[in-house]
Order: sequence, then structure tokens, then C-alpha cells
Amino acid sequence: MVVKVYGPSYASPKRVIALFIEKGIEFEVVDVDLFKAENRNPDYLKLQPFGVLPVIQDGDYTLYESRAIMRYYAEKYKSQGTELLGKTIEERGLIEQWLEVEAHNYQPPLHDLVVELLFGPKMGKTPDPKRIEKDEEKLVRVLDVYEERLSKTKYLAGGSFSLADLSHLPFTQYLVTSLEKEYLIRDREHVSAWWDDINQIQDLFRLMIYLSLIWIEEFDHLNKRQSEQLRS
Ligand SMILES: N[C@@H](CCC(=O)N[C@@H](CS)C(=O)NCC(=O)O)C(=O)O
Repeated sequence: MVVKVYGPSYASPKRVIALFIEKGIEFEVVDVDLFKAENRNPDYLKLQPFGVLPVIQDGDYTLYESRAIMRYYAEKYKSQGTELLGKTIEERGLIEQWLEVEAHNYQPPLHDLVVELLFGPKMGKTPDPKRIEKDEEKLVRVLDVYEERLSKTKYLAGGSFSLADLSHLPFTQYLVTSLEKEYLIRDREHVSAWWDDINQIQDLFRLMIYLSLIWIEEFDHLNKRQSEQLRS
């Protein structure tokens, strides 16, 4: 069964799409246009009562919250594609820890920077330098912790690439390609090496860029082609 992912492929649904590609799970994207506030339509609110993206529908099973969706499919297809949840409960604990760090420490200031500098201007809003400075300061503090951690382990949760690393891809890609803030990564030796490494895995970075740039009408076609390429 093909899983339906609701959302624009350039926003948080990218996190789920990255997982589907990594696990070789077939999916299709159902476009919900944020710029037209379609996420506030009554039909969409029946699927996701908080009005945010993504949601998935897998047959009659519906799930929202991008990291909950990632965890669900990483568990469901544990032995398919890349193993992302660790081999022991101790490894799993660390993966969960870093997923929480990504969700609560890393993503909020980065998300706000992306909105302020990238999406806001597309909706006619002028970036607020004070907010940008504050968010950048917060992100710097988080990245300093990452630098310390990654000086000791190759990946965030230990020696193997995991769901925790994967969860960082979609928005970090904006940081380095669209916000002109790649220095935040490059100024830190171990974060920089980690970023280069996780980009190479399954060529997900190239895919992230695709997902950020393409229009949804082109998506199904590209999705199939990219998916085949990545799996071959
Ligand atoms: N915790 C949610 C957050 C998702 C989220 O922030 N989605 C944004 C797009 S990146 C959204 O739908 N924003 C629309 C809105 O807030 O009206 C998740 O990870 O699924």
C-alpha cells in the first residue's frame, strides 16, 4: 500500500519523506498549500486538529507529528533498508534522547530562522533582525553542544547513523543552502564532518534540495525516479 503524506514537500513533511526514502517505503504526496492556508480547511483539520503538517494515511491508519511518524515506520520496517533504531535498548535510549534534542533544542530556533529569512519574505514579511539574532544565538549554543558530542562519537547517538541524525537533514539543508548561514556548521570541525557524512548517506541531501525546490505537480514523477535511483 502506498502511504499518503499530506503537506508541501519543502516543509516538515520532508522529515517523513527522508525516512520513507531511507527505508524504501512507497509514498505519494498530497499537496496542502500553506501559502493558501489549506492547513486550516475543515477537511484537513479532521486529519490534523492542530492544523500543522505532516499527516500520513496508510490505508485507514492516520498519524500526525513528523517524529512520531518516523518512529512508527522505523519500527514497522526495522529490518528493511537502513537500521535506524539501534541494536540495544541503550542505543535506542540515546537515539530517543537526540531525537528529543533535535525537536526541542535544535529545531525551534532553526525553524524560526527559516520562517523569518525564507518563507516570511515569500509572504511579503520583512525579516526582523532582532529575532534573527536571538534565534541564531540559541542555535549557536545548541551547535556548541553538538560539537562537543561529535568530538567523541561519529554520529549523535553513537557509532552508527540513526533516526536522530536523519531528523536533522531537512531544516539543516535550508541553513546551509538558503539562509547563507553555512558558517554555523563549517565553523565547527566535528559538526562540519558529521554534516558532510550524513549528506552522503543515500544521497539524501541532494534529495532534500529537490524537495525544497520542485513544485508539487512535478513531485510524483521525480519522487519515483529519485526513489528508484536511491534504491539501486
Ligand atoms: N511538531 C510538528 C510541527 C510541524 C510544523 O511545524 N509544521 C509546519 C510546517 S514546517 C506547519 O504546518 N505550519 C503551519 C502552521 O503553523 O499554520 C511536526 O513535527 O509534525
